[in-house]
Amino acid sequence: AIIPIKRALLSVFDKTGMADFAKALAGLGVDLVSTGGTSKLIASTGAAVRDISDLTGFPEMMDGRVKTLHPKVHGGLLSVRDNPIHQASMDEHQIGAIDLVVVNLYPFEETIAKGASYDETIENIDIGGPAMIRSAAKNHAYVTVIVDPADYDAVLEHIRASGGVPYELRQRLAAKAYARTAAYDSVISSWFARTLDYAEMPYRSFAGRLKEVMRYGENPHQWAAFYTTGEQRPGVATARQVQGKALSYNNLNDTDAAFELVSEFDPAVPAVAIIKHANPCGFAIGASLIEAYHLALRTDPVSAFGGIVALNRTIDGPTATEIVKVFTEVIVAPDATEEAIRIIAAKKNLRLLLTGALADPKAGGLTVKSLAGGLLVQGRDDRNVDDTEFKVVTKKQPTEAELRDLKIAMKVAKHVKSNAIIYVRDGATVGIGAGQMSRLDSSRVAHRKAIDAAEAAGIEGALTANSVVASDAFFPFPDGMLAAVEAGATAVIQPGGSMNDQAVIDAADAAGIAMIMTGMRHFRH
Ligand code: 93A
Repeated sequence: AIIPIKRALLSVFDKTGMADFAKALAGLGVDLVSTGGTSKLIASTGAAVRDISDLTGFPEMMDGRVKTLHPKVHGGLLSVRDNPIHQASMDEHQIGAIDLVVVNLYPFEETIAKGASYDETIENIDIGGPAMIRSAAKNHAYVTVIVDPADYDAVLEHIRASGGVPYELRQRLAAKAYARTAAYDSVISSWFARTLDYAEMPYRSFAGRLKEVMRYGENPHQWAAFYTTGEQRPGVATARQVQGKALSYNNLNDTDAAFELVSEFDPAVPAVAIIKHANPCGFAIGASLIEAYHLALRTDPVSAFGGIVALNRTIDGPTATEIVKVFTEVIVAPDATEEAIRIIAAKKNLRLLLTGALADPKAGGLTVKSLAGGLLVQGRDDRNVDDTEFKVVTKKQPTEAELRDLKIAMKVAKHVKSNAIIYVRDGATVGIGAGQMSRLDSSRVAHRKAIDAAEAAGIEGALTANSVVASDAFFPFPDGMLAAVEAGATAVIQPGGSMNDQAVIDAADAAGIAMIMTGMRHFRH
């Protein structure tokens, strides 16, 4: 049934669209009641509005902490209209029904984003607003609740047409209202957990805020949505999309993988990663971005088709010109020059995401994975082994050049699905073996691809000749390591820790190569 909207309570922090909306309501004969700032704005439009203190008989007090927390508000929101006992209470205490509540909350998310002090953050926890939203939403059988200015027009149209809002819309708005208060509280609890560094608390409060419902998930028959955690860290969730189609579930997943990888590398040295199916199919540092891009592309030009390109510094025009020559789904970088933006604009569907800065590879946080009936939550892989912890276990020491490449290879391995085997030469990947069930296969897959890539680049043999190799986890047997030697690796980096370490070391010595053990595994599944 349509409940005629006679009285509305308006209390919004974000005043977008409020002046027009309130004026239209007043024009439709709705009695408007409002809090301090909102009421002033409405009055300035010439619409008739009453202050909340008029209704409650109490002034707004304690710096606004107590404005709407009153039985005349909550009784008016919660009463069951056709319940005679509720009606009697309303008569006895002179409580008038409120039919429409329009509230949006103190900007807690924005307050933490700007790095406000503890006290200011606490002051921005809205209490009265969520209370009204929850009261109104519970009583959606009678009351309409709006938490998003985007819903003003639809509600107005209904009131214009019929004097009220249909039940189905009231119900949907109630669901949206609880989604908002739930997300709001979860951001508050995550902030507390982070601020107080309660190690056991983040996983109690990782629920996010709905950012976007996507057209579909990993496959077209799966629904999908994108949530933000409220953490203000540079990356895909907070990036600005300059152009291109909407990002799909897979795009977002791949773009995140790409950007997290390049963020491992100091922007003093240009670095570029190309990602396909969440795995790098090429990575390189270079004297310039354009050089890094060409080297990254050389690793596996076939797989790069339809890939995601991430850069660790402002993308420039010449680099953009090269990237758009290859069919690319997404480009992500901290920033872009005007020229690069212009060049990319010629490819209408290509998405350009600008993050403002690199991600912090040391930032903690959570990774979440689902399994049937549960969730697996863990801390991010936020560490890299310090060079001082490197142990050279072979007779042969790595050269300076090998050492530099070994470090790069291990950082890339950290971002490749296990089993990961990464060959690097002169700052560029020359072979990537990802996601194989056996480490030996990863060594071989990378080698075989390096032969194809060499052929495509017009080079004799395999790209992996005279390379170094990283393994994300220990070699359980010498075979995987020896396959890398056969591919052309002259130095190896791996965590070690296998029962067979000694056999692997002996085999390395026999092959005359250098090997480093780090003691730190980087599984990624
Ligand atoms: O400090 S509060 O938690 N106490 C309240 O009683 C209360 N009532 C509404 N904050 C309260 N509000 C919030 O005030 C609303 O959620 C809204 O965000 C804001 C609107 O204030 P104004 O109309 O003065 O701009």
